[in-house]
Amino acid sequence: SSPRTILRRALEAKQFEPFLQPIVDARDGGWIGAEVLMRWHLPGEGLIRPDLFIPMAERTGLILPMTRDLMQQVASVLAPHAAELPPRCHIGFNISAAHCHDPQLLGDCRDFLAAFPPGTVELWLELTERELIEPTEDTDLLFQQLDAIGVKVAIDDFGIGHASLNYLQRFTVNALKIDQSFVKRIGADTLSAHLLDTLVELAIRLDIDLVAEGVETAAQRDYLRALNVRYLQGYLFGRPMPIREFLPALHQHR
Ligand code: G
Ligand code: G
Ligand code: G
Ligand code: MN
Ligand code: NA
Repeated sequence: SSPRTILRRALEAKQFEPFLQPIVDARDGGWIGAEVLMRWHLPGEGLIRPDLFIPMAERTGLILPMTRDLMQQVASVLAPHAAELPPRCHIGFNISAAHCHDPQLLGDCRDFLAAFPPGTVELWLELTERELIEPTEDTDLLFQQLDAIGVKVAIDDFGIGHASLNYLQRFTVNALKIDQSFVKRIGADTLSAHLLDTLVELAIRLDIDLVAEGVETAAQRDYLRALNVRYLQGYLFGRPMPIREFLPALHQHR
Protein backbone atom coordinates (compact mmCIF):
# COMPACT_ATOMS: atom_id res chain seq x y z
CA SER A 1 0.00 0.00 0.00
CA SER A 2 0.99 3.64 -0.43
CA PRO A 3 2.03 5.71 2.60
CA ARG A 4 -1.24 7.61 2.26
CA THR A 5 -3.30 4.40 2.46
CA ILE A 6 -1.29 3.15 5.45
CA LEU A 7 -1.87 6.40 7.38
CA ARG A 8 -5.54 6.58 6.38
CA ARG A 9 -6.13 3.03 7.64
CA ALA A 10 -4.26 3.80 10.87
CA LEU A 11 -6.46 6.88 11.36
CA GLU A 12 -9.64 4.86 10.72
CA ALA A 13 -8.40 2.20 13.15
CA LYS A 14 -7.91 4.95 15.81
CA GLN A 15 -4.19 4.17 16.18
CA PHE A 16 -3.14 7.80 16.81
CA GLU A 17 -3.24 8.87 20.44
CA PRO A 18 -2.59 12.23 22.11
CA PHE A 19 0.17 12.32 24.75
CA LEU A 20 0.31 15.38 27.02
CA GLN A 21 3.50 16.97 28.34
CA PRO A 22 3.05 19.44 31.21
CA ILE A 23 3.92 23.12 30.84
CA VAL A 24 4.72 24.67 34.22
CA ASP A 25 4.80 28.13 35.77
CA ALA A 26 8.50 28.91 36.26
CA ARG A 27 7.83 30.66 39.57
CA ASP A 28 6.28 27.75 41.50
CA GLY A 29 6.44 24.71 39.21
CA GLY A 30 2.63 24.40 39.14
CA TRP A 31 1.21 22.78 36.01
CA ILE A 32 -0.62 25.37 33.90
CA GLY A 33 -1.38 23.16 30.90
CA ALA A 34 0.17 20.86 28.34
CA GLU A 35 1.50 20.40 24.83
CA VAL A 36 -0.22 17.64 22.88
CA LEU A 37 2.16 15.26 21.10
CA MET A 38 0.92 12.61 18.70
CA ARG A 39 1.80 8.93 19.14
CA TRP A 40 1.10 6.02 16.77
CA HIS A 41 0.22 2.66 18.28
CA LEU A 42 1.20 0.39 15.41
CA PRO A 43 0.06 -3.17 16.16
CA GLY A 44 3.09 -5.42 16.53
CA GLU A 45 5.49 -2.46 16.52
CA GLY A 46 4.55 -0.60 19.71
CA LEU A 47 4.68 3.17 19.95
CA ILE A 48 6.03 4.99 16.89
CA ARG A 49 7.73 8.36 17.46
CA PRO A 50 6.24 11.28 15.51
CA ASP A 51 9.53 12.16 13.76
CA LEU A 52 9.03 8.91 11.83
CA PHE A 53 5.49 9.55 10.57
CA ILE A 54 4.69 13.30 10.78
CA PRO A 55 6.79 14.10 7.64
CA MET A 56 4.85 11.42 5.72
CA ALA A 57 1.56 12.76 7.12
CA GLU A 58 2.53 16.24 5.93
CA ARG A 59 3.53 15.07 2.44
CA THR A 60 0.30 13.12 1.96
CA GLY A 61 -1.98 15.83 3.38
CA LEU A 62 -3.25 13.44 6.05
CA ILE A 63 -1.84 15.68 8.76
CA LEU A 64 -5.07 17.72 8.48
CA PRO A 65 -7.57 14.93 9.41
CA MET A 66 -5.02 13.45 11.87
CA THR A 67 -4.74 16.75 13.78
CA ARG A 68 -8.53 17.19 13.70
CA ASP A 69 -8.93 13.71 15.22
CA LEU A 70 -6.31 14.55 17.88
CA MET A 71 -8.16 17.75 18.84
CA GLN A 72 -11.45 15.84 19.08
CA GLN A 73 -9.88 13.12 21.25
CA VAL A 74 -8.32 15.66 23.64
CA ALA A 75 -11.59 17.61 23.93
CA SER A 76 -13.72 14.54 24.56
CA VAL A 77 -11.39 13.09 27.22
CA LEU A 78 -10.54 16.39 28.99
CA ALA A 79 -13.90 18.20 28.87
CA PRO A 80 -15.56 15.96 31.52
CA HIS A 81 -12.65 16.95 33.81
CA ALA A 82 -12.86 20.69 33.07
CA ALA A 83 -13.49 21.51 36.74
CA GLU A 84 -10.19 19.83 37.75
CA LEU A 85 -8.03 21.75 35.28
CA PRO A 86 -5.87 24.72 36.32
CA PRO A 87 -7.45 28.11 35.51
CA ARG A 88 -7.33 28.90 31.78
CA CYS A 89 -5.54 25.62 31.17
CA HIS A 90 -3.15 25.92 28.19
CA ILE A 91 -3.60 23.17 25.61
CA GLY A 92 -1.11 23.42 22.72
CA PHE A 93 -1.30 21.59 19.40
CA ASN A 94 1.47 21.48 16.82
CA ILE A 95 0.23 22.63 13.45
CA SER A 96 1.87 22.32 10.06
CA ALA A 97 2.19 24.93 7.33
CA ALA A 98 -0.65 23.20 5.42
CA HIS A 99 -3.05 24.03 8.26
CA CYS A 100 -2.72 27.70 7.42
CA HIS A 101 -4.46 26.98 4.11
CA ASP A 102 -7.03 24.60 5.60
CA PRO A 103 -10.53 26.14 5.54
CA GLN A 104 -11.53 23.78 8.38
CA LEU A 105 -8.90 24.87 10.93
CA LEU A 106 -10.96 27.78 12.30
CA GLY A 107 -14.03 25.54 12.75
CA ASP A 108 -11.92 22.83 14.41
CA CYS A 109 -10.60 25.38 16.92
CA ARG A 110 -14.12 26.67 17.56
CA ASP A 111 -15.36 23.12 18.16
CA PHE A 112 -12.46 22.42 20.52
CA LEU A 113 -13.21 25.51 22.63
CA ALA A 114 -16.98 24.89 22.56
CA ALA A 115 -16.44 21.46 24.17
CA PHE A 116 -15.38 23.19 27.43
CA PRO A 117 -17.20 25.60 29.73
CA PRO A 118 -16.27 29.16 28.58
CA GLY A 119 -12.87 30.33 29.85
CA THR A 120 -11.67 26.98 31.22
CA VAL A 121 -9.12 26.29 28.48
CA GLU A 122 -6.82 28.40 26.35
CA LEU A 123 -6.15 26.86 22.93
CA TRP A 124 -2.60 27.36 21.65
CA LEU A 125 -1.39 26.60 18.14
CA GLU A 126 2.34 25.95 17.81
CA LEU A 127 3.89 26.80 14.44
CA THR A 128 7.46 25.67 14.03
CA GLU A 129 10.06 28.24 13.08
CA ARG A 130 11.63 25.51 10.91
CA GLU A 131 8.91 25.94 8.28
CA LEU A 132 7.57 29.47 8.46
CA ILE A 133 4.44 30.14 6.47
CA GLU A 134 4.34 32.77 3.77
CA PRO A 135 2.13 35.65 4.90
CA THR A 136 -0.69 36.39 2.43
CA GLU A 137 -4.09 38.13 2.66
CA ASP A 138 -5.65 34.72 3.35
CA THR A 139 -3.32 33.89 6.23
CA ASP A 140 -3.75 37.43 7.66
CA LEU A 141 -7.51 36.86 7.69
CA LEU A 142 -7.18 33.38 9.24
CA PHE A 143 -4.96 34.64 12.07
CA GLN A 144 -7.31 37.59 12.71
CA GLN A 145 -10.22 35.13 12.94
CA LEU A 146 -8.29 32.81 15.25
CA ASP A 147 -7.38 35.77 17.46
CA ALA A 148 -11.03 36.87 17.54
CA ILE A 149 -12.12 33.51 19.02
CA GLY A 150 -9.29 33.65 21.59
CA VAL A 151 -6.87 31.16 19.99
CA LYS A 152 -3.21 31.89 20.90
CA VAL A 153 -0.23 31.42 18.60
CA ALA A 154 3.23 30.27 19.65
CA ILE A 155 6.34 30.00 17.51
CA ASP A 156 7.90 26.61 18.27
CA ASP A 157 11.62 25.74 18.12
CA PHE A 158 12.34 29.47 18.28
CA GLY A 159 15.86 30.71 17.75
CA ILE A 160 17.07 28.21 15.17
CA GLY A 161 15.11 29.62 12.23
CA HIS A 162 14.74 33.09 10.87
CA ALA A 163 11.49 34.72 12.01
CA SER A 164 11.95 38.48 11.80
CA LEU A 165 10.47 41.05 14.16
CA ASN A 166 8.18 42.02 11.32
CA TYR A 167 6.98 38.43 10.96
CA LEU A 168 6.23 38.08 14.66
CA GLN A 169 4.17 41.28 14.62
CA ARG A 170 2.25 40.37 11.46
CA PHE A 171 1.00 37.09 12.94
CA THR A 172 0.27 38.60 16.37
CA VAL A 173 2.36 35.89 18.00
CA ASN A 174 1.48 35.39 21.68
CA ALA A 175 4.49 33.31 22.76
CA LEU A 176 7.89 32.08 21.70
CA LYS A 177 8.97 28.55 22.63
CA ILE A 178 12.73 28.67 23.05
CA ASP A 179 14.35 25.79 21.21
CA GLN A 180 15.76 22.98 23.35
CA SER A 181 19.26 23.48 21.94
CA PHE A 182 19.59 26.80 23.84
CA VAL A 183 18.45 25.21 27.09
CA LYS A 184 20.90 22.30 26.68
CA ARG A 185 23.78 24.77 26.43
CA ILE A 186 22.99 26.66 29.65
CA GLY A 187 26.17 26.70 31.70
CA ALA A 188 28.20 25.27 28.82
CA ASP A 189 29.17 28.47 26.99
CA THR A 190 28.74 32.24 27.18
CA LEU A 191 27.28 32.43 23.67
CA SER A 192 24.11 30.59 24.74
CA ALA A 193 23.76 32.90 27.75
CA HIS A 194 23.99 35.88 25.41
CA LEU A 195 21.41 34.38 23.00
CA LEU A 196 19.00 33.68 25.87
CA ASP A 197 19.37 37.26 27.14
CA THR A 198 18.57 38.50 23.62
CA LEU A 199 15.46 36.30 23.37
CA VAL A 200 14.21 37.58 26.73
CA GLU A 201 14.73 41.20 25.63
CA LEU A 202 12.90 40.48 22.36
CA ALA A 203 9.93 38.96 24.24
CA ILE A 204 9.73 41.95 26.59
CA ARG A 205 9.90 44.35 23.64
CA LEU A 206 7.11 42.48 21.81
CA ASP A 207 5.13 41.95 25.03
CA ILE A 208 4.82 38.20 24.48
CA ASP A 209 5.27 35.15 26.70
CA LEU A 210 8.31 32.88 26.70
CA VAL A 211 8.28 29.12 27.14
CA ALA A 212 11.57 27.25 27.49
CA GLU A 213 11.56 23.67 26.20
CA GLY A 214 13.76 20.71 27.04
CA VAL A 215 14.35 21.65 30.69
CA GLU A 216 16.00 18.59 32.23
CA THR A 217 17.96 19.87 35.24
CA ALA A 218 17.27 22.02 38.30
CA ALA A 219 20.21 24.24 37.27
CA GLN A 220 18.55 24.97 33.91
CA ARG A 221 15.24 25.65 35.68
CA ASP A 222 16.86 28.07 38.15
CA TYR A 223 18.74 29.90 35.41
CA LEU A 224 15.61 30.37 33.28
CA ARG A 225 13.56 31.42 36.30
CA ALA A 226 16.16 34.07 37.17
CA LEU A 227 15.89 35.38 33.60
CA ASN A 228 12.10 35.73 34.12
CA VAL A 229 11.18 33.14 31.50
CA ARG A 230 7.53 32.62 32.43
CA TYR A 231 6.81 29.00 31.46
CA LEU A 232 8.95 25.87 31.40
CA GLN A 233 8.57 22.44 29.78
CA GLY A 234 10.80 19.38 29.89
CA TYR A 235 11.58 15.99 31.41
CA LEU A 236 12.40 17.64 34.76
CA PHE A 237 8.67 18.29 35.21
CA GLY A 238 7.17 15.45 33.20
CA ARG A 239 7.50 13.44 30.04
CA PRO A 240 4.75 13.29 27.42
CA MET A 241 2.19 10.87 28.88
CA PRO A 242 -1.25 9.42 28.10
CA ILE A 243 -4.18 11.58 29.30
CA ARG A 244 -5.18 8.89 31.81
CA GLU A 245 -1.80 9.48 33.52
CA PHE A 246 -1.80 13.23 33.01
CA LEU A 247 -5.02 13.85 34.97
CA PRO A 248 -3.94 12.22 38.26
CA ALA A 249 -0.43 13.75 37.92
CA LEU A 250 -2.05 17.17 37.51
CA HIS A 251 -3.59 16.88 40.98
CA GLN A 252 -0.14 16.41 42.52
CA HIS A 253 1.29 19.49 40.79
CA ARG A 254 -1.22 22.27 41.46
O1 G B 1 7.48 13.86 21.34
P1 G B 1 8.24 14.21 20.31
O2 G B 1 8.87 12.91 19.97
O3 G B 1 6.92 14.11 20.79
O4 G B 1 7.84 14.89 18.90
C1 G B 1 8.75 14.85 17.84
C2 G B 1 8.39 15.87 16.80
O5 G B 1 7.09 15.60 16.25
C3 G B 1 8.33 17.29 17.35
O6 G B 1 8.99 18.14 16.43
C4 G B 1 6.88 17.61 17.38
O7 G B 1 6.64 18.98 17.15
C5 G B 1 6.30 16.76 16.27
N1 G B 1 4.91 16.46 16.57
C6 G B 1 4.42 15.74 17.61
N2 G B 1 3.08 15.69 17.55
C7 G B 1 2.71 16.40 16.46
C8 G B 1 1.46 16.74 15.88
O8 G B 1 0.38 16.41 16.37
N3 G B 1 1.50 17.49 14.74
C9 G B 1 2.66 17.91 14.17
N4 G B 1 2.57 18.64 13.05
N5 G B 1 3.85 17.63 14.70
C10 G B 1 3.88 16.89 15.84
O1 G C 1 7.03 20.24 19.06
P1 G C 1 8.48 20.13 19.45
O2 G C 1 9.45 20.07 18.32
O3 G C 1 8.84 21.20 20.41
O4 G C 1 8.52 18.73 20.21
C1 G C 1 9.10 18.56 21.43
C2 G C 1 9.97 17.32 21.37
O5 G C 1 10.91 17.37 22.43
C3 G C 1 9.20 16.04 21.55
O6 G C 1 9.86 15.06 20.86
C4 G C 1 9.31 15.83 23.07
O7 G C 1 9.07 14.48 23.44
C5 G C 1 10.74 16.25 23.29
N1 G C 1 11.05 16.70 24.64
C6 G C 1 10.24 17.30 25.53
N2 G C 1 10.89 17.59 26.68
C7 G C 1 12.17 17.17 26.51
C8 G C 1 13.34 17.20 27.35
O8 G C 1 13.35 17.68 28.47
N3 G C 1 14.47 16.68 26.80
C9 G C 1 14.51 16.16 25.55
N4 G C 1 15.68 15.67 25.12
N5 G C 1 13.43 16.13 24.73
C10 G C 1 12.27 16.62 25.21
O1 G D 1 10.26 10.84 36.05
P1 G D 1 10.61 12.10 36.83
O2 G D 1 10.75 11.87 38.29
O3 G D 1 11.73 12.89 36.21
O4 G D 1 9.28 13.02 36.64
C1 G D 1 9.12 14.27 37.24
C2 G D 1 7.64 14.47 37.49
O5 G D 1 6.94 14.30 36.26
C3 G D 1 7.12 13.46 38.48
O6 G D 1 6.74 14.15 39.65
C4 G D 1 5.93 12.83 37.79
O7 G D 1 4.74 13.19 38.46
C5 G D 1 5.85 13.41 36.42
N1 G D 1 5.94 12.36 35.41
C6 G D 1 6.95 12.12 34.54
N2 G D 1 6.65 11.11 33.73
C7 G D 1 5.43 10.69 34.10
C8 G D 1 4.58 9.67 33.63
O8 G D 1 4.86 8.93 32.68
N3 G D 1 3.41 9.54 34.27
C9 G D 1 3.05 10.35 35.31
N4 G D 1 1.88 10.17 35.89
N5 G D 1 3.82 11.33 35.75
C10 G D 1 5.00 11.49 35.16
MN1 MN E 1 5.71 21.80 19.81
NA1 NA F 1 10.39 22.74 20.09
